[in-house]
Amino acid sequence: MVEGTTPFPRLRAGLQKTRQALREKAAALFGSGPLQPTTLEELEEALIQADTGVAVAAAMLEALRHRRQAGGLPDAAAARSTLRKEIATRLTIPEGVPRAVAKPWVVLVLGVNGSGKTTTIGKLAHRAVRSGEQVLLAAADTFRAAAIEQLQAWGERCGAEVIAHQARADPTAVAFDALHAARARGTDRVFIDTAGRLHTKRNLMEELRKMVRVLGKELPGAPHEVLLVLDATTGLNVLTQAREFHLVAPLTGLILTKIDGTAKGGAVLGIVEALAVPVRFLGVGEDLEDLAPFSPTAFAAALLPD
Ligand SMILES: Nc1nc2c(ncn2[C@@H]2O[C@H](COP(=O)(O)OP(=O)(O)OP(=O)(O)O)[C@@H](O)[C@H]2O)c(=O)[nH]1
Ligand SMILES: [Mg+2]
Repeated sequence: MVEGTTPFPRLRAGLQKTRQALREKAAALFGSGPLQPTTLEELEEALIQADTGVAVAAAMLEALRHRRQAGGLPDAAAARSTLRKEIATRLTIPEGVPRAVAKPWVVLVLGVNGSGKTTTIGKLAHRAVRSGEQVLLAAADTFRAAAIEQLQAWGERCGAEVIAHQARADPTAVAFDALHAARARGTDRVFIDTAGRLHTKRNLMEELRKMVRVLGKELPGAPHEVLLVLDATTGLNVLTQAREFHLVAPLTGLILTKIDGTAKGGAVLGIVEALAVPVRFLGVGEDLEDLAPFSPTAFAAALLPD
């Protein structure tokens, strides 16, 4: 890949608002002239407004100033290139020992109300089906009216079967049944949709803890992934909820949705810094295809193209 370009048009389109805001606030950074000291000051402010968090913005700027003092930042293009590397490094979380492949592979999807869980499951299921996997969706949001029908509609759109009980049924029982069905049918992947819950609701958080425990007893290693879906338009305010979810169900990955609707895309940096959990995907729209796999270098290139 040529540095500074991105082969991911969807990611690039999704980050349009954030990129635009950076361009407006730190215009000189996007030019081609020699670097002025004021350019870096503008940049620091622009990063803070993009919701990276003050500490992350300051740390990145320190790296740039260091480089400038060493004569390594002659012009704006060099500053962009250095910043891209800085961003990509900060977003790269070392992966632990990879988990053994399991069948079914169970993915639990969590988040507060309306963050985009069900839509994201539709998109993830679509990707999995398209790559030839057999997929089952578990309608474990038995709480919100019409949540089951919403998941069933996504199942139909992407060609995945849905295991559902009645409204108000025990969510853990639904997840448990889905696991059984998946094992009986040789299903590759199970996505469990859960009800939106505020991290402050103790009983609902306990319900999650129970679900994780029961899944692990039934199929050692399950859930193989616990994905937290965060609404990017909330910016860094999602940190408190993310930490609480992480305590109850240790997260393996993050998905930031609605990145297309916000200029606060810089929050990705602050969130990864605070949680040390990798971002797996970005939601960049409401359609089946509007999910961009996350790559630190592609993200940096989409934010700061040449
Ligand atoms: N623009 C945009 N909208 C999104 C994205 N992801 C989800 N949405 C919209 O956000 C709204 C809520 O999505 P849902 O998938 O129902 O959210 P949820 O977390 O399942 O909601 P609850 O189950 O009620 O907690 C819907 O209108 C989606 O179309 C995204 O990446 N971009
Ligand atoms: Mg939902």
